[in-house]
Amino acid sequence: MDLGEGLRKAIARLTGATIIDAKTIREFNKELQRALISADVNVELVLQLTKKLEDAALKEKLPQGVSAKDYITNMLYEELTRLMGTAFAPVMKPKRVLLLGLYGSGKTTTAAKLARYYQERGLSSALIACDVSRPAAYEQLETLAKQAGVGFFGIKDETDVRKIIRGAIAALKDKKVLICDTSGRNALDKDLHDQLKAVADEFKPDEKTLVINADTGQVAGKQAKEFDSAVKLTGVIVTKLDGSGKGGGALSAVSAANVGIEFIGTGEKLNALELYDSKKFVSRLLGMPDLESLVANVQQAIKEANVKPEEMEVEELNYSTFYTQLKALNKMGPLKNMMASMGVSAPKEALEQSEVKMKRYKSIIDSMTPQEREDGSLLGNSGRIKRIAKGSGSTEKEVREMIADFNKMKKMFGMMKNDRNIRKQFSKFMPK
Ligand SMILES: Nc1nc2c(ncn2[C@@H]2O[C@H](COP(=O)(O)OP(=O)(O)O)[C@@H](O)[C@H]2O)c(=O)[nH]1
Ligand SMILES: [Mg+2]
Repeated sequence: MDLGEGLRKAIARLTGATIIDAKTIREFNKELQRALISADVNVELVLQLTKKLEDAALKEKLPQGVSAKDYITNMLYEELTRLMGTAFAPVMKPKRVLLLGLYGSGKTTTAAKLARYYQERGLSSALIACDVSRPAAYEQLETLAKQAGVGFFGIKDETDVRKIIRGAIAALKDKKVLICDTSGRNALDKDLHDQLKAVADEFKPDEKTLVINADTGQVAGKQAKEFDSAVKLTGVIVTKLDGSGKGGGALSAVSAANVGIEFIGTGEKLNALELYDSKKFVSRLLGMPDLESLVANVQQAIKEANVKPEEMEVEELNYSTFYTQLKALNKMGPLKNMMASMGVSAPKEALEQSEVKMKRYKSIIDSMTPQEREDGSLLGNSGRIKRIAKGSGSTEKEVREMIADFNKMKKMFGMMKNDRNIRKQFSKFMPK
């Protein structure tokens, strides 16, 4: 069972709990400890965390209208976020990056991912082949550089790393970001240590980034510390978080070692690289929707749909406001997720209208009288439906279909209007 699954299982235990008593929180904590420890998170940290949760949960009164589950989930989210470190923002300027790490940690793959990352954001990049130990390291990096569409420099069969670096710097003058791949070992020994020193001395990197495989779990922290004392790291990239149940252990250990996590690798493909953000990571583990990105997406969509906030907050849904609403809702793919996160199941019909249908609805509404637009109940009359169908060049069936959609949406609006909690959440989504 992976960490996320374990955490969600623990949280699920709280479903339906209306109060947090000692028994509830202890059972929850037991499940939580099991999940975190089996994900290799440091036992000491786990105990601290669960103690904190228990103290807070028993001391503080559950705020009105908040379920025990939401309350504890939120607290757990805050604590885990703290445990997992901060978010990272890369320097987007010309620079030299040196990648270090043990065998199989994912250095070479990550070098190509990084080069692609920077180049896609306007900084032309190139890879330098300085792994002089592993057979075929040169070819592997060259192939990856081609795949990523970035520059490449290496000297086949050359073992003098200084010579390679000098050649690279001369040959790659037009590239803004230079990323140097290096040799690995099973452990950081003297030989590797000396070689890395030589590379660093010649290359003069702005960033020295350690690549660690998430499978190493708790050992990740020790590795980070060792490399840090050898070469003074500027950051860490944790790879293989896609497959590892020990991701939580690796991340918390690296954070505890006080070496910032910059990116995470989430797959073998070159686009499987994500900026590290503990909030995002923890939200995902807990199965909470990524609210921040959701809010940003929805705000953007509302802006694009050109809907004024007051239009979104109509008191009463009628046919004058229906079309704007529908149009706005349609442009908001993410809205569906947002609704789901607020516990409203939005009618699919209201959110997934085709272009054709939207045009038809517009002409149907245009064919209504002002009174009909204000008071939808007038459309209960089949004579009116017939007239509107004729006026808008649609069939009566199509008019009725629209009325049905309208009614579904009205129901959804009623639900939102009557639920203060939902309304409060909804207001977060309005562009400022
Ligand atoms: N699933 C997964 N595989 C990865 C990731 N990063 C690297 N790998 C794989 O791990 C293996 C070793 O990677 P490599 O870059 O050669 O490691 P190096 O020895 O440190 O240079 C390769 O098969 C990669 O495809 C990752 O984030 N997720
Ligand atoms: Mg390699």
